[in-house]
Amino acid sequence: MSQEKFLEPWQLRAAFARSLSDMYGKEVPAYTTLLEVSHEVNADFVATHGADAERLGSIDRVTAERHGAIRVGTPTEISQVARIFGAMGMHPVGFYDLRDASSSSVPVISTAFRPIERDELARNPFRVFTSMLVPGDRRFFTRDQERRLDEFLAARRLFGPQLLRLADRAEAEGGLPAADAAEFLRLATEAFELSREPVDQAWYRELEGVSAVAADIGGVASTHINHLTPRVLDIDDLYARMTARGITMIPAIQGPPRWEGPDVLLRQTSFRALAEPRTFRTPDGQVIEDSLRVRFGEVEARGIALTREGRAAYDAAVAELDERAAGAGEAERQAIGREIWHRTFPVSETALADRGLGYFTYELLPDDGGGRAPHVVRAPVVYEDFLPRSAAGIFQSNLTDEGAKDAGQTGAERDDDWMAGALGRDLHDPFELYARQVERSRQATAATLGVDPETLTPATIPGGQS
Ligand code: OOG
Ligand code: NI
Repeated sequence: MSQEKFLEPWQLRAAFARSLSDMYGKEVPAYTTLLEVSHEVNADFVATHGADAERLGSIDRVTAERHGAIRVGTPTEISQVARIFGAMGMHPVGFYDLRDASSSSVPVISTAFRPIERDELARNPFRVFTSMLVPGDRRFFTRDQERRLDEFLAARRLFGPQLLRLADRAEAEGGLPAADAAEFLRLATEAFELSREPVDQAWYRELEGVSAVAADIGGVASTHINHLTPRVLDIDDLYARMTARGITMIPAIQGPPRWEGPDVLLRQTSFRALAEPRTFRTPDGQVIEDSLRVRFGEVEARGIALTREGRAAYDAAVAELDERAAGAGEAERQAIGREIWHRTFPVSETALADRGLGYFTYELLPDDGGGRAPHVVRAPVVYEDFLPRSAAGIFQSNLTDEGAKDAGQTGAERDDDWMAGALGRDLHDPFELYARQVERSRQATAATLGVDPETLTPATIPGGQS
């Protein structure tokens, strides 16, 4: 009897990322254009930069790399999302409070589901930024709106029993046989398709008055993928090429400015949300065709993960930039940003490592054939997470309306412990994950050399500007 093929979590994850990408390309054709341009940018970057282009991930990884964004309404829903992603080896990492990170009305808290082990990330790093509505936050919703939202959300079902059963089985058994895997992937992809069901117009518009994000979550009876984001090796080049193709991009690239030194964290940009046809049920019972602008295309460039010290320096730099560039145009903002960056971050990777601002693993380079003995080098760790300020900027620049937020009210307390409780799982701290990766590389390299890990002193960073 032939053994049926068995798919491990990473294979389910890679297949799910492909399947979502195919589905989203059919639903949002401009996303396909974005993928084409991303591939061009990456191919050209590799052609001009050679092996250096792969310092933050192999070209195979980067070409397949995507992040998605989804939005749900309740702790029950996010705990189900956690089970579905758990089946694919994706775990909740980090807590993001978007309610304060934005001047617009964005009443959500978020986490990201992603692989957490180094070899799993290398196999396929697919990650999904997942936001949850906070109906109990009085800055946004009245008591009566909260009650009606709770009622509406409690009555809907985003994920069916068969999907959840297969998810639990995959997580418990470390994967699924091919036929079950195919069924799991079909149901999981379907759960994130845009629904054709008519939307209750009065309810949707009422929520939209509070927040377009609230309407997108709590105004419809299903969920959908909000965007899928390919990774590029040169985001400024991508921005220019998309603009040249006549696609309207948001005014700025979010995150660190373009500069001469090492890329850190994450730079992102997007094209504006597109009008998509949706049907509505009007208060007098008619079903009409209209459109909604909710979904968009985003692209990102990833840099080196920063330590807590590096991150504090980044946050201070961003705060200074905001203050000094208030009211300035984009070109001036970029210039001020570069000036602040030169004061905040070193222009070499070696200095970034030496000053303890970035995470670098310890690697053993074999004898190079040129007479140099095997030696220890440091390799930059790529940033695998998100940035609350950039996320807020992405949300904000794609809202049709600012919405209404009453800053005079006190917000509902939400923190990482609360999120972990809603998820029913551990919530990982991104800094601890990066630090663990560095420590493991140090132990492994020291063990290979038969020396005390404390005595490892890497001299150079190959390919890094020193
Ligand atoms: C999520 C926005 C945040 C990112 O890349 O920072 C995000 C959303 O629009 O639901 O995706
Ligand atoms: Ni995104």
